[in-house]
Parts: sequence; C-alpha cells; structure tokens
Amino acid sequence: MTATTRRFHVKIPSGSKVFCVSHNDDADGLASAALVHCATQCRFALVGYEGIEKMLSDAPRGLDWLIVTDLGLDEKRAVINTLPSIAKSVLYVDHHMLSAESKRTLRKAGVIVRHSLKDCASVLVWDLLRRQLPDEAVNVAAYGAVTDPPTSGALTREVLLKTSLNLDEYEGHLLALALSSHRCTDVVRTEIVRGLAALRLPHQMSMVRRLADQQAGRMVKVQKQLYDRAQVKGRVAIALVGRLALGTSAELLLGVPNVVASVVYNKFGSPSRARISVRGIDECDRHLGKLMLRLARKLGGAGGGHALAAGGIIPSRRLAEFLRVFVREIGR
Ligand SMILES: [Mn+2]
Repeated sequence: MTATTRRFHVKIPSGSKVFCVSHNDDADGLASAALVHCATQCRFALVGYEGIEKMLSDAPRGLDWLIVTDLGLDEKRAVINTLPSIAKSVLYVDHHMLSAESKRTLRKAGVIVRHSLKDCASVLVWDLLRRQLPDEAVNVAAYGAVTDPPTSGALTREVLLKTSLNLDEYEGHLLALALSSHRCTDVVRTEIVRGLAALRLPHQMSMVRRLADQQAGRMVKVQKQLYDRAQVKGRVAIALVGRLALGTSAELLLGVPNVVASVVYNKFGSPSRARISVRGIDECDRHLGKLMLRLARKLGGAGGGHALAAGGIIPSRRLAEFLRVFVREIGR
C-alpha cells in the first residue's frame, strides 16, 4: 500500500484503541462516523469546524488510531501538525478541497490520506474499511452519496448500484432533513450515529422521522421569509438568516429570480464572527470554494468548500466589505 495508490484498504486490528472525529453537520459526516464505529466499535466525536482544535486537544490518550472524516483541513495547518502526536496511526478521509501542499504536509506527518473530490467521505470510508464491515453497511455509505454531491466517482457508482436508489434517497434525505433542524442536538446526533452503526434505517428511528417532518414544514415557511427579506445586489441574493441551518438557507435563497449565487450569514455562537454560507448555479461561473478560501483569508477569517457550495467564518466588522467584494467577484 502506498500513498499514491488510487484505491486501498485499511485493516484496523480488533482490540485497537480507536477514536473517530467526524463532521457534525450533515448525513455524510454522521454516516462516516457510523461506518468507522461499526467497523471498530470505537469512541467517536462529532464536531463543527469551530470545534476541531478543542476536540483534538481533548481526545483520549494512548490511541492506536485516530480517524478524521469529512472535515476539510486545508485551512487548518496547525491541526495537521498536531495529528501525529494524538495516535500511533492517523487516517484522514475527506472529499473537500485539499491543496497539493496540504496533502504533502499530511503525508510527511505520517498521516494516511484517503482523499477524493469525486466520492463523498462516507463512500470513501466504506471502501477503506469494507473488509471489516457487514454487507448491509453499504446502505449507510449511500446516505452520504445521495446528499453530498458531486457523485461522479467510480466508488459512488458502485455504492449506488449495489443498493436501491429509491431507498437510498428516501433514507438519506430523511436523515439530511432531520440534521438540518436546530432541534437536532448533539445528543440526538450521537444517538443517530449509534443507530446507523447498528444498521438501523433512518426511518426506523422515530426521532429522525419526527425532526425531518417538522423541518419539511418549517422550510416552506422559511423560504417565504427568505424571499421577502432577500436583498439582491448584482446577480447575488443576500440575507441575514435565523436558526435554519446556514447551508439550507443558502440553497433556498438561490430560488430568488435572476440571481446566480446566494449568500447567507448569521452571528450565532459569537457576535464578533460572522458565519457565511454561499451557493451558486452553474451560470455563476466561479469555483465558490476557491473564492471563499481567498476572500475569507484576506479578511482575517477562514473559508472553503466545493465548486457550487461553500462557506466561511470572518470577523463581523468586515462583513460589509465581504459582501461588496463577493458581489463584485460574481460580476454582471
Ligand atoms: Mn461531506
């Protein structure tokens, strides 16, 4: 097995002390944690980008393996450097943008990197650990695949061919809707990971069904509010948003007529920092992940993401400046 092999498998010996840190925000992150937990019975923690440093500094000691999934570390050089000190072996599985330099830094630090832009994290985890997973675990991989595009990879295709697309989409979207609810607490998220790892389908978890159902109802209302509140500047719709998940709000806002990109922001958590989420349609003709990386960094924050779905955190006092530059970058 070499770092450059396109596909490889990892064997985690039973009895190893494993800790998994995964993204807390979406079906892909939870499915990834569930697959690692299913394969290794490990302890796990779910985090947002703001919490990675603290989570890693609080990680259990004496670990054989640390497995980090669905968390883009391109902008987190300090985190990359601390990884090797946390466990004897470190496995990093992700599908967010990762510069050649960051990849080199990770590998130089001895981290096993499984990265792709074409397959989501849950599919990559499933592939890596497939020899240690029950056959039915392929369904869990599919929840990330159907909710976290792009899905052009050969492994995604394999996962979707091995499962029922109707069922994947029903279960995956039930899960995604439930997770986008502000009522979906950390405790609930942890329970969901345990349920998925025990191969329970999302519709078999009553909490998931209830949250998804409530959320579907709220989204219709929120969409109306967003449309009423949106400011359109150039070809960009902009809105300050409430408690609905930022990414979901940005998606809904993109339905405003005659815009090619949407920007939503809020200041939950800390009033000095603005959290931003952006979405685009093909016509916006920009790689929003790269754009957010550059703009957020320039304004003293951090950002990144995918071509048409990205986000960042910047100091609140520079928000107006950010919005001005973003609109200018998207152009006429
Ligand atoms: Mn993901």
